[in-house]
Amino acid sequence: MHKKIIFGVLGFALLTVLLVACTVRDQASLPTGPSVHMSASDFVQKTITIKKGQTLTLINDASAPHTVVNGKWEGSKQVAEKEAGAPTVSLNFTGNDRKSTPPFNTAGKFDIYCTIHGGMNLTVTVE
Ligand SMILES: [Cu+2]
Repeated sequence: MHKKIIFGVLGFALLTVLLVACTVRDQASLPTGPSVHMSASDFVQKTITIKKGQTLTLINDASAPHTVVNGKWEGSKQVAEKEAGAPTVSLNFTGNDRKSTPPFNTAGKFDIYCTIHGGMNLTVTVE
């Protein structure tokens, strides 16, 4: 009789641990910070303001690839510059995927762009 109760308690404890583990994993897979969506050839918005220390998640809603790095398009010319205090951004998207930049730890304006699509610029303002 007592054994049954002990097994019951142990089983309940095990279930609780499994449930908690699953919950933690679900939370980790959700983007918690700011994000910007990308279409087949552009960012859906050209600017975003985030807080110091935050990362930026880029969400590729298209099947198209994107290569996002520091810098910007100036007309038809790529200017691969990294501002002082900018995190190094180098993200390759293959289609319908999402990736996050390293944290932006310095206040200011930072440009990132896609090397594949002309004019695909995003300005990140960190405050
Ligand atoms: Cu692109």
